Amino acid sequence: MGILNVTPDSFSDGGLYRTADAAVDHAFAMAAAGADIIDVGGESTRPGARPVPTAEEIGRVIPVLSALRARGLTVPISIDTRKSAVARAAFAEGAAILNDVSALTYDPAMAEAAARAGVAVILMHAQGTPETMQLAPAYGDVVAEVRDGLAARRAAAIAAGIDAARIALDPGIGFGKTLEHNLALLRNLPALAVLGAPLVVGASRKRFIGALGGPPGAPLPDGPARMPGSLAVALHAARHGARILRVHDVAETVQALRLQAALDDGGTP
Ligand code: YH5
Repeated sequence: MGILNVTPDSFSDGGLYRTADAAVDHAFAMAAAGADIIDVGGESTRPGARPVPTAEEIGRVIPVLSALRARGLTVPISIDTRKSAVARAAFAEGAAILNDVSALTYDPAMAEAAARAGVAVILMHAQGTPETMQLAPAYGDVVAEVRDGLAARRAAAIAAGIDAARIALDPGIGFGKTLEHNLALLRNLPALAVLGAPLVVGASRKRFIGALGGPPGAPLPDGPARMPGSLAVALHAARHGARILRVHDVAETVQALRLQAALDDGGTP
């Protein structure tokens, strides 16, 4: 899954037409590099990020979805949003997957919107909201609590009419987790796979990679400097059961996965 950020801070320029145009080019480049899903998001959910008004989020993502369709992108699109109005507009523009970092808890109308549209759904675990989640993340047993939290959200989604076979689960790396929590989850992915749903892992370029990838006390800066560490985590996650990897660097990740597969069994990932 290739990440397509359509937030103003992800482009230095800002003009709407140029932003949409650059985003469309980037989506095609990721598809050509081997992405099986393009994840389009217009709301930054980084730690400390402020909520984006619904109309603004729609104004960011819909022109991009519309242009992707007009230019004939064939890989499925997921919409990364917590808001049902954004999701509905995205489904109408052809998005086939809902990626909700709140696991349908932020907007009470979201579950029904997804059920009615018949889309696949990614339910991600988070402790707290993006604004406050990194202030003091705390768990007794992080792996058990994330597993049970995901099981509960999966049951709620099924109760709302979402097809059980179309639900994927995600431990939410960095969403209300310390570095140690992130490592515990990544070391115990098989404990999360017992839920029977495909697992999604999104670790690409996140803070813990910067913290661990540089010398002690000198974290790597945000951005492409974190690509090599992100590849290491992607290979680990794939080897331990992740079915979908949400990444910035699609070509590099696909290449690394191909080598891992060849070394393992001569197959292709
Ligand atoms: C995810 O894990 N993450 S948005 C901070 C960074 C770098 C990247 C400090 N949406 C996930 O990508 N959806 C996001 O550097 C997601 N799983 C799913 N399913 C945060 C993000 C990021 C944050």
